Amino acid sequence: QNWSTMDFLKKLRLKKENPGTSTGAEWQPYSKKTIDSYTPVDGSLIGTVAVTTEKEYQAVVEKAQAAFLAWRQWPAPRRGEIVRQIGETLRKNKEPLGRLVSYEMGKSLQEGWGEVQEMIDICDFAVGLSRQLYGLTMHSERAGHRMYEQYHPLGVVGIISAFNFPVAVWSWNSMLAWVCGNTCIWKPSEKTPLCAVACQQLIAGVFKENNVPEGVCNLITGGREAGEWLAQDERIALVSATGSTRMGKAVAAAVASRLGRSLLELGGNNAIIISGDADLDIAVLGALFGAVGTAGQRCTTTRRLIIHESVYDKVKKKLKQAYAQLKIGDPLDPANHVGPLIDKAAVQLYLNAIAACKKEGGRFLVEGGQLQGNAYKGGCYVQPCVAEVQSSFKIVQEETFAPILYLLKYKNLEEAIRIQNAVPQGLSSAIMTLNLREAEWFLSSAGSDCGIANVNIGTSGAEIGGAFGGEKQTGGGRESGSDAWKNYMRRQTNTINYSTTLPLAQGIQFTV
Ligand code: UN1
Repeated sequence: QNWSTMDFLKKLRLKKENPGTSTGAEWQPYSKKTIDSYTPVDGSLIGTVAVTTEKEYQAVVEKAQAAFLAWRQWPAPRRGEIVRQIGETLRKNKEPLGRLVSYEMGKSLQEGWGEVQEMIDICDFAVGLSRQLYGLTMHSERAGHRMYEQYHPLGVVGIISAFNFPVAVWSWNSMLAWVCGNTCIWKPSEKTPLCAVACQQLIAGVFKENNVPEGVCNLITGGREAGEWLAQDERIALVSATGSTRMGKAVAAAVASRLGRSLLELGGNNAIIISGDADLDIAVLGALFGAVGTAGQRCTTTRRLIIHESVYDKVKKKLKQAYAQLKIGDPLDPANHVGPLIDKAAVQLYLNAIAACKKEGGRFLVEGGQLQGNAYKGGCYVQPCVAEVQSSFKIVQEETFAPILYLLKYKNLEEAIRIQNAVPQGLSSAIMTLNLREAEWFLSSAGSDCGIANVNIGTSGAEIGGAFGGEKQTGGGRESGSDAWKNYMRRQTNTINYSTTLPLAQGIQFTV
């Protein structure tokens, strides 16, 4: 593609060289140190983004702190009105922004638009929430006393986001954090900086038009170092981080050592159990989308199928047919189902995993490999593959961010659930069954140990209305819907004495 013909970049006011540090409407000038953003679509350079310097970072945090003092006093519904307008801006720009997500990250165009739709949905959710930041009231044990709890904003929230959902996961965090009264500093993945610059430019106008102070909505760009600044900085009340378990452990340790708060959304190793009582058409469709959608680069991607022995061969046959029909190629072409991996390093990890799987005894039902040729310029396209494995294989315990699906066989549900839970990660899980007993067992306390457990739906594509996140090495955090907003607020318990005496709690007597 030729840069000058790519209208969506112009519509998003992106240039070949872009500043990368902003406190809202104000941007730091373009500096020498830059990140190059290459599209995995064909390997070409889309543009560059200036890296935030430490000095600029310090200035951003100071602005964010100062802005918090004003922003926290805005009534929450008024903050919600700002988020409503952000939602409107995103609606108007869904076409070019979704296209950019697809072009810079490599997911299919439909998924790029779907991701922007998720942003719009969370805006709507946050607007409603801005009038529902409820606390409880309690009955005091003392006469003439009232007790209640209320939620206050935390302060400055740092958001570290991953390349695979370059805009949606930031929006889950920031829209909630804003209606709750916090100011945000976003550190996007260095693999998708243009998506972040585009979002910041789109929404900064809304803040400005509404006279919101500079520093409520901040952007910093850079690699690991910028993430470390946030994690180590006492002034950052909450660090919300999405990415690998390795990254999350480093962030968690740094934040914990200063007794800050962290919200972690890390790796998954998600399985679908396909029961002997499953609707196999639904099961295979759910498995296929879960395994190859976003080229296997969702944290909710289906990585394991645990199949009852009675339907194992049938499922194998259906999968083989389904994989044979997959169209791999340019994600901007709506005819394609699967785009490229994010970069060549990811291709290498995919190839390593296949080799490791073979070495451990895995048998490939659908062979993998890097795709070559004119339609696969840039070297990031791979063949989604399927292997028959044992749960004990080391590689099956790991999350490989690529479209590799492992098949496992089971005899009874207890065994299936044991296999499903026998990995270090605990994000998403599903059972395909029409049998009520099996479904309820899977959802019970003796069932799936994941943060998400579905029946007759695959592991990916969670709606924004539920709390999103998982257990064990997934990090334990919950974002997005339900009461995840409480992560962005501090709880205060208040007791008010309106009597004429001071009765002490627990009946204690004291005289002065
Ligand atoms: C992620 O991969 O980090 O459930 C988020 C899903 C999407 C979000 C995935 N709604 O697949």
